[in-house]
Amino acid sequence: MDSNTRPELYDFQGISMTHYFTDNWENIQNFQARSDDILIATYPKAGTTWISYILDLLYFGQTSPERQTSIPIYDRVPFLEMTIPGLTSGKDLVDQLPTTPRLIKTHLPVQFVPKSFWERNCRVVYVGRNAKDNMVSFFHFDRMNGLQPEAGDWNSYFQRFLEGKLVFGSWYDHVNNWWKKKQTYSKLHYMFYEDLIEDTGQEIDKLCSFLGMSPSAEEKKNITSGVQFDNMKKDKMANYSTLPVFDFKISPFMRKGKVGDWKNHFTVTQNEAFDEDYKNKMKDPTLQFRTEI
Ligand code: PPS
Repeated sequence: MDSNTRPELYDFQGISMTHYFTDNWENIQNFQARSDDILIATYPKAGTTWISYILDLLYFGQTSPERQTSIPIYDRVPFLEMTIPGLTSGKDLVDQLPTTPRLIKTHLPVQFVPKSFWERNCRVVYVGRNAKDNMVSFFHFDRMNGLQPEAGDWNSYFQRFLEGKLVFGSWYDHVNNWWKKKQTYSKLHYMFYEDLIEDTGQEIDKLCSFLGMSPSAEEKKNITSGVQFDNMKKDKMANYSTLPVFDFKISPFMRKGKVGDWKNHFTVTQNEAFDEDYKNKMKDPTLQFRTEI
């Protein structure tokens, strides 16, 4: 996509956003959740697609296996706030979903989530990923995604991440505010990308107990192996290769799927500056991320 068409980042109620996520604001805020909806919430690039795929398999893998081979993940699990001219909005896609439950993706900071999700006491699955890898993944995504502001060079990206000047705002505020929400809202399951990498099966077990599901051992085994990175990377319905705004020649959507790739990007000086800044921003000792496993 021509770089001239890239959207500008702007301040929206204190959060950096682009118009693609705020154009339909009133409709999004008035979105009517159903009590059995499941909201998948993440800061961008924290493992949204992975957990979406897991949830889709858990709910529909047995009853409608054809979904997996015929409907791209972004249609099975619509992105609520996405509003691209000429395309059905995420909100309308959700409204048209024929499934029960409806699986709904959002990157919104917790304070922007439509209030009906809380009023109906919906289940929410949040996935957090350590800031260093999250930053690297977001950088490569912004390089290849024509719907995002220009990534610029790595040094300036690094700086903007620390300042929260990326779409959906500050990673630090996002993970912290969602973590705080968990203290008062019991139907929020907070997961970590690193745990999913380390032991996918165990994380699926915990997820199932949160959802009140008890799949057979065989089903769980199939899901666990089906959602491994190499399988999802080659699966056209999961790897976003069907979306023309992504330029896979620059970087694929399923890029590396690892913990610790930040070591290939951060300079020693950047790492020191990052760690110092991190200590000041991440004061809650109960919220711990792992940058290596
Ligand atoms: S988005 O655009 O916000 O919805 O992106 P999101 O899906 O949250 O994040 C994409 C990163 O998740 C990695 N990914 C996985 N890692 C391990 N295993 C599996 N199955 C998997 N599926 C997606 C994907 O590769 C992106 O991370 P990076 O580090 O860029 O590879």
